[in-house]
Amino acid sequence: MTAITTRKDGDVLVVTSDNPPVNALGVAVRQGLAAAIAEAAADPAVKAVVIIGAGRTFFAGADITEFGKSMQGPGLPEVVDLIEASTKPVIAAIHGTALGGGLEVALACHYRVAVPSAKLGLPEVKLGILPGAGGTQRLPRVVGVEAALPMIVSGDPIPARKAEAIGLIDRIVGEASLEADAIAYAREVAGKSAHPVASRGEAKAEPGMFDHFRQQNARRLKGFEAPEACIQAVEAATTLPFDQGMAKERELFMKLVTGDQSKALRHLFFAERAASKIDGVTADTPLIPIAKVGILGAGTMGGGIAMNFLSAGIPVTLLEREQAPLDRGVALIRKNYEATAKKGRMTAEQVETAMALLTPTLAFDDLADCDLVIEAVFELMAIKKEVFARLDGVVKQGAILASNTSYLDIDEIAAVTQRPDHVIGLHFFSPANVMRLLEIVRGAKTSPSVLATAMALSKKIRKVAVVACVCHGFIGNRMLAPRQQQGNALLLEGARVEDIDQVLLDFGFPMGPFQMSDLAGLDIGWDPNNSHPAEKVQDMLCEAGLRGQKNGHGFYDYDEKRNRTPSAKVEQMIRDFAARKGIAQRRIDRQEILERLLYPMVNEGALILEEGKAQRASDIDIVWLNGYGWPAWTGGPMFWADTIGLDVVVAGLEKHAPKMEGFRLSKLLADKAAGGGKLTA
Ligand code: 3H9
Repeated sequence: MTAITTRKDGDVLVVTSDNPPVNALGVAVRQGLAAAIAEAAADPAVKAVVIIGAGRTFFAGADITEFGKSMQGPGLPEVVDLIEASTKPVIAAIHGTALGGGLEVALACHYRVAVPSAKLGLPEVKLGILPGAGGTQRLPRVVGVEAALPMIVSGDPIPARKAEAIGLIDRIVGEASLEADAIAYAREVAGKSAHPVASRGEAKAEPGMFDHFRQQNARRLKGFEAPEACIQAVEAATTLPFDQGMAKERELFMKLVTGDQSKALRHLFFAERAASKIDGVTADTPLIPIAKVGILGAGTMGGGIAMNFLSAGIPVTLLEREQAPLDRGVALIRKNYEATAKKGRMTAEQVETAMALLTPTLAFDDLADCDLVIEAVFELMAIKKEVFARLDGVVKQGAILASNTSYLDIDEIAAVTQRPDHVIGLHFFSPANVMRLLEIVRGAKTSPSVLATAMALSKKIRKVAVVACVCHGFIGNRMLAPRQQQGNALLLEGARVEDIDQVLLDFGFPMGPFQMSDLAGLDIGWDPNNSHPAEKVQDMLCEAGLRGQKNGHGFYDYDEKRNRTPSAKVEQMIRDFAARKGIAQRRIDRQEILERLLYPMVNEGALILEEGKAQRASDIDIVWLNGYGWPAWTGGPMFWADTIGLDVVVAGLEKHAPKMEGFRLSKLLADKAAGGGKLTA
């Protein structure tokens, strides 16, 4: 089948692109579009051209799978120029999404009509590149710099109505009559003596506008290369003639598209999509309808989990043991929603709609008719078992029982029920209403239907889900453990708290390991009744009354605004602690800190892979990116290791191994390094 077909509707040539699933502008589409424009030019009976997408969308952009390969002609910039140069007016008829190269095609058209549900955007920046087919030069000329700049730099699409308001869309047409309305519009404009040509417009900017924009967005854009290139390209549209602006765009595009950041971000684009594919679960696996969710535990975690479902319009029954914590939990949910409403991201009605879906209860039996019950009770195996045995007796057959455990063995929990095939781990990350990650933990007996249902549900509540198998800490926390262990070891060997944190901040994490400990609270897992001398620095700090941010003193001292300053007292305490343990202190450079914090994580990831606890290396990247703030522009721990070279990682691990207690090199990692392979290939 050819991607592009043409047909004549009277004097209008209708050019239809049919390249499922998203009408990406691959070589066949580009060739077809060029041929269609030539066909229109050659046929005197044709007075106007309509370009429209078949299936679910207009063009969703360039074909990302072609990047990094040798591109077959014609290139998109050429095709776009051909469209714009057509003497017969070309009308883009937009439904679904006009994204990236898709919007660039539309911008080259003389007119644009769209259905109300359409979305338009230039998301290239999210792939570490910039619009490379004239988007940075045409969009500011069509809608003005003020509207174009945030669209190009954020990459977020806008709805059709907004596009109409800023002049990007000429007319909103009927949701169900796009083609007919576009043809009618084409006839309306065909007789005009001149048609708008985007490249001939002018883009004007107030002095200082670009610097102001840079300053305003500095924090959000930190670490990424593409946003700055986007700004420079739009700036060029305001200072250079179109052709020179295009040359600037091309130069910036080529530099980005061949760079490491863009490779990493493209990897993540495909990684996110791959993550939803589950081994042994086919697309036709029947889903279990989830009309009502039960949640055990109305604490911060349970409440946060509940909000996901309420926001998605799914009723929640929230169970606590006593009235006071139940009331507190409900009040916290409301407070969180109201805070969101205050920021303008929710209306007062939406808050009430969500709250109306919540049924707080003290009666265990109220969970009976739930289709899915998630427990978020105390993290202790004995308690989990007791809860699951009870749930199994109360909750209707066929319903899914899920644990939010972050470490424990799902199989052991499932074994106390009569329905181990309907037991699963759903590990949310705190704050659960905000963090995008969901680890779906697959037990040995979890059924394909239950897995497929959990995955489908994760999309409904707008999470990025990754499947992990049973092991201590699953993917995320299991990899966190060696990092924390090395952080502590480095402290005792002489590295300072703030130096260790700074290395990870500079790498691109939002927070260093000790800032994270202070935020979480140093007393997590600390036993105040333990009479033995503290084994770990953190326990020693707890014994001295330091609890982290919550009491103003932890690894750092905090002021009322939670600004941290290094603590000389803690530094001395750590020195004394090391002396008591007979550990000699030395100067440790930044490179060693980086290697000892991050290489063991790569190794743990490789162990997880070789043990089959994760389905693919890219899933591990998705976990660390969405759950722990690993910087996106490096592609995640596995892709980063591939980028710097697995041989380099292994050599580093071998060098540091004598200092890393209990270290075991992954065979998979060693083999791949020796064979010149990659973890993510
Ligand atoms: C660009 O345009 C550069 C130009 O400026 C310059 C060039 C010179 N290419 O997301 P889904 C696949 S850069 C290839 O699950 P949804 C995707 O991998 C591009 N493949 O569907 C998946 O495959 P599979 C700028 C693509 O309904 C399948 O399609 N454009 C592309 O949830 C379904 O995708 C973008 O960045 C592509 N461009 O969401 C837009 N797009 O089934 C990227 C998708 O094998 N795309 N696939 O896993 C999207 O944002 C979403 O796919 C979209 C649909 C919103 C369109």
